Amino acid sequence: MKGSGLLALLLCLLAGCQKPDAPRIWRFAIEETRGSVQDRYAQKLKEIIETRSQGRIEVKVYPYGTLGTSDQITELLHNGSLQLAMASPGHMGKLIPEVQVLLLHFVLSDNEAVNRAVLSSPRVRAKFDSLYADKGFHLLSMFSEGWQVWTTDRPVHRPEDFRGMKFRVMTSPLLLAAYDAYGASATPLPYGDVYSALQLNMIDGQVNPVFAIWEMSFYEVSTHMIFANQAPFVTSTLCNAEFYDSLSATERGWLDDAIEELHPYIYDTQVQLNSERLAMIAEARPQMVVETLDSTEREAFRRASLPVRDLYLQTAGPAGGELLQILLDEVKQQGGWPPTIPMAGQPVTRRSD
Ligand code: 6CS
Repeated sequence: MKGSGLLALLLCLLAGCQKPDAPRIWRFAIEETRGSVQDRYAQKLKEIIETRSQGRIEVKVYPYGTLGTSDQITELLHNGSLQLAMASPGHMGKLIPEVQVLLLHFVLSDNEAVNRAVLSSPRVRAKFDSLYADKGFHLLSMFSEGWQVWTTDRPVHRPEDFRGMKFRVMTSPLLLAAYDAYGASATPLPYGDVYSALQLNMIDGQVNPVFAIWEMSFYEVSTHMIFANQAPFVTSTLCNAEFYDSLSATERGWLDDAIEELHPYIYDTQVQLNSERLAMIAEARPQMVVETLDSTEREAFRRASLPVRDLYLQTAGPAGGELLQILLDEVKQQGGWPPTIPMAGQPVTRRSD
C-alpha cells in the first residue's frame, strides 16, 4: 500500500534521529481512539514497561487515525516499522483466513466468563500462536472487548429483519457472509468511515461493542441497539516476530510479565467501560431503543448463521476446521453450551415493550 509505505519511511527516519543515550522506542499502534479499550491496554503496557526498564524503553502509542487504517497498521507491523500493534481478526481475514473463526456467530458462548477461559486455554492459544507465527507475528494476547452490538435504523428481532439492510462490517471477507446469511447487504468499510456513512444513509446499520458506539458517536446516527450476544469483539495484541526474537531475556521478561498482568486488568476495564457507556448513551439519546434478543430469537439467528461455518471451512481449510472444532469443544467443556443468561450490564428487558 502506498500510504503505509510513506508512513514506514517516516517512522524509519524518526528512528534514525534518536540520540545515542535516548531511550529505545517501542512503537505500538492501536486500532481505536484515545480512551478506548485498546488505548487503556496500550497505556497500561506503556506504564509497566517504562517503569520496569527505568526509562530505558519508551513505548509510543499511536491511536487510530495517526497511522492509517487497521490493514495499514498490520502492514507496518509486518515490515518492522512498528514493534507492537493491535490486530483484530475482523480485519485479518485476508491475511490469515483461519482467525476468522472468531467472527463466526454463536461459536463462542453467550457467557463472557466462559469465553475468557476459552480464549486463554492452552489448546486454543497454541493454534493461534502458530497461525500468527507463520506470518511473521508473535501473538502476545487475545481478549474480548465486549459484545458485538448491532446499531440499526429499525427493529431487529428475526434474521428476516436484516433483509435489504445495508450493513457495515470490518474488512475480513467472512463478515460479509455472516450478515448476507441474514439477508443483509453487507459492506466492508474502515472504522473511520462508519459515522459519515451512517449519517449519509449510505449504510443502515453497523456492529461494534458499546464503548465504541459511544466514542465513535454511532449512537447519534442510529435509532436501535440490539444485543444478540452472537459474538464478542475479540482482538489480538501482536508484535513483530523479529523484534520479539531480538529482545534480551530481561526485556522479554518485562514484556511477557506485563502481558500477563494486563489480562485481568483489560477484562475488568472493558466490562466497566461498556457498562458506563451504555448508561451514557441512554442519557444522551433517551429515544434510543435498546433491546436484548430472547433465547427463541437468538436460536433463529443461530440456525441462519450455520451455513457460514461451511464457507469458513472452505476458505480456512483443514487448519481452520481443526480450530473450529477445538473452540466448540472448549466452549462445551467450560460449560458455555447451551446458552445461559445475558452478561452483567446488559439490558434484560426490552425498552420498546
Ligand atoms: O469496527 C472496527 O473497525 C473497529 N472496532 C473496534 C471496536 N476496534 C477496532 C476495529 O477496527
